[in-house]
This record gives sequence, structure tokens and C-alpha cells, in this order.
Amino acid sequence: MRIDRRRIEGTIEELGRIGETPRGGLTRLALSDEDKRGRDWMVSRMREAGLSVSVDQMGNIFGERAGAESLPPVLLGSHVDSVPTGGKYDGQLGVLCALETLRSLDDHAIRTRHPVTLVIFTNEEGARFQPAMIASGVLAGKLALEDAYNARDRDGIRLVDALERIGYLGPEPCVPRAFRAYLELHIEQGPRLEEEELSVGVVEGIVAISWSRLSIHGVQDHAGPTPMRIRHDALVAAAEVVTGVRRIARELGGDLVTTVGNLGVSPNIVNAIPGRVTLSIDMRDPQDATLDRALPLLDAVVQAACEREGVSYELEHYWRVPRTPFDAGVVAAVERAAKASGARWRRILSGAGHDAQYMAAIGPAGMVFVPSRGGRSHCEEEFTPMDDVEHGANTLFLAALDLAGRA
Ligand code: HGY
Ligand code: MN
Ligand code: MN
Repeated sequence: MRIDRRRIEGTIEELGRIGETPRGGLTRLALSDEDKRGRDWMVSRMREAGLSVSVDQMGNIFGERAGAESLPPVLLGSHVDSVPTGGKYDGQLGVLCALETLRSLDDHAIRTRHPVTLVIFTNEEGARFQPAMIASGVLAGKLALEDAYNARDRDGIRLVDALERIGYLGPEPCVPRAFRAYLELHIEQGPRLEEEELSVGVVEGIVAISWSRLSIHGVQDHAGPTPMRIRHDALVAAAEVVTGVRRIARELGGDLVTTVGNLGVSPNIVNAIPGRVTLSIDMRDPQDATLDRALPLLDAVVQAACEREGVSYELEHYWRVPRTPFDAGVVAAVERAAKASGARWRRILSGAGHDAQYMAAIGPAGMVFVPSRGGRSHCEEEFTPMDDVEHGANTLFLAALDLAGRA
């Protein structure tokens, strides 16, 4: 039994046109007009597939295919929001392979014991509203609904108002719900599967993640008449922090990765000494203990840089998700499915965060990876060959059937 390759190829193209960038990438920020169009497109396909569609308080969309027995569902999820100038595979591919699984169950006239439910999570990327995976975090009971509602984007718009504006502020309570298993197909977003010429990754877990935000307050002044000896330049301190963040990764070594991805300078003009700089720090490692060592080093880097420049600062470590091992039974089901699909596969750890990270906190979860060309992601070059998509989608289909059981 296999999925329909041509059908899924068509949905990747069709959904990928909603928010498509001139260079063939994707900008579909959470709760934007493009996100609404993408959600509406998905809801239409879900209804055509005969799914019972519902929306919860965080705008998470559920599409249930009934099971023969009233048992907890097998959830197949991911997200349709993207980063700015991102790719057409991150998140979107998982949602489309989940839809393909449900359609293929119909094609093969299969009745499952457990219901099988597609779930589309809101704002997985954390690009517009922080933190990432905010809606699965609320569903898992790890983030408060009110805090999520009050998250603001760079224009000061609250998440709840953006949700209401696009018509996806749903009535269903966004609270932990029982499920047989949660499965998510996702692109690897790293180079390993492609390097080893493999089509499928049987994901064993996800690294620990820490996000911090730093605001540096210097003395805004004129770039001309202000002598160097009296300057307190927030951007000079920030520059030292950026190189210090890289140095932490080099010093601790191993698989620790550290990134300053977002930098805001004020007033950000040629002829004024920056008075205020904000920046983000993302740190990840397979071991929580390494992050526990890295965070005090970050504190020290910031303190030293700001003291040297005579500026003040606020540093907030505002988001932390622990190293997440996936459920051994679900991982074994994914492995059986990978073998049955005929794919070349390996077990692998995820360096990227996913909604599966929060779902694993409240039930048995697992993931299926497919390769990323050149290991690239969160960029317009993001791509996965259809042969690998087909192997991954078949693995998801067979694993879902394994876990949902045949009636
Ligand atoms: O940050 C992440 O790893 C994911 O892309 N949201
Ligand atoms: Mn993703
Ligand atoms: Mn992503």
C-alpha cells in the first residue's frame, strides 16, 4: 500500500504558491493574510477529504477521520506558517503528507480502530510572535493561554488580535488532550541524510533549546562632534556580545550551536551613535547540562562587554525547552514503517525545534525526517526531491496505520 505521489506533488506546488516569493521561496508569516489563505486552502482540502474540522482557542486546526472505536486519535501534525523568505517544505510538507495519509486511507478503503486526526499548529516558527511552537506549547499546558494571547509582534500587534482578524480564534479549548500517538513528518534542515544518501530519518528526539533577549542602553549622540573618549555606544557593546556568543560555542565545543539572528539598532542612521540595541540569542545542544553551562557564560560575556563600554542592559532568558526523547514505541513504529516503505533510513536527532517537542510532553510522539538538499532550510533554496518525499510520505502513512490499528 502506498500514497499517491502525483497527488502530493500537486499539493506541494499549490499550497506553495500561497505566499510564494519572486525567487521561489515562501513568506507566510503566522496570522498574516498569506497564512489565512494557506489555512483556508487546507480547510477546504480537509473538508473535501471528509474530515470533521474544528479550530481551538490558539487557532490550531484539527481534521478528524473517524475510527471504528471511540479511542484517542493518532495525531498527524505540523505547521503552515513560515519564516520570512523561507522555503516551501518546512512545516508545509508535514501537513501535506498528513493530508495524503488520510486520503490514502480512503483510497485503500481502510478503517482504523483509532481515529486519525490532522493538526495544523499556529505560529510554530516564532518568527512573528515569540516563542516558537507557542500554540503546541499552550496545548501541552506548558505556556499560559493569556501569555500567548498577549505576545506582540514588531508592530505591537497582539497574537489574539491577529488570530481574530484572520477568523481563526476558535472555540475549542486549547488544553491537553489524550492521543494514541503524535507523528510529524518534517524536513531534516541539516545535511546528514543527504550526505549518507538516505531518504528517511527515524527521529529519536530533539535537542534542548534556549532563547534569550538582550537590550543594551548606551548614550545616543551626534556621530561628528562627540569625541571617542566620552562615547557609550550600544552597538559596540552588542558587537562584542555577538562575537562572544560565537566564542561560547567554540569553547564548549561538541554539538553546541549558538546564534544571534535578530539585531535592532536605534536610531539606526548614519550620523547618530546608537543609543539602544536589541538582539536575540539562540543556543541549542543535545544535552541540557551543556546549556546550563553556556547560559552563565553568556551572562558573563554580556556583563563584560557592557562594563567596557559603560552601558546598561537587560538580559532575559525567556524560553527553554529541554532535550526531548521520543516515545520508544512510536520510534519503533516509524522504524518498521521506514523498512516496509523500502526507504534507506537511519535513526537521527533533530537540531531544530518542532511542535512534536511539546506534544511529547503530554503523550507518545515521534517524527519522520526527509532530506534537505545541501542541508539548507529557513531560506528560499530549501528543497527536498520527490523520491525522498514519496519515501517519507509512505513511512508516515504506514506508521500511522501501524499505530491506529486496522479495524
Ligand atoms: O526554531 C526552530 O528550530 C523551528 O524552526 N521553529
Ligand atoms: Mn518547522
Ligand atoms: Mn522552521
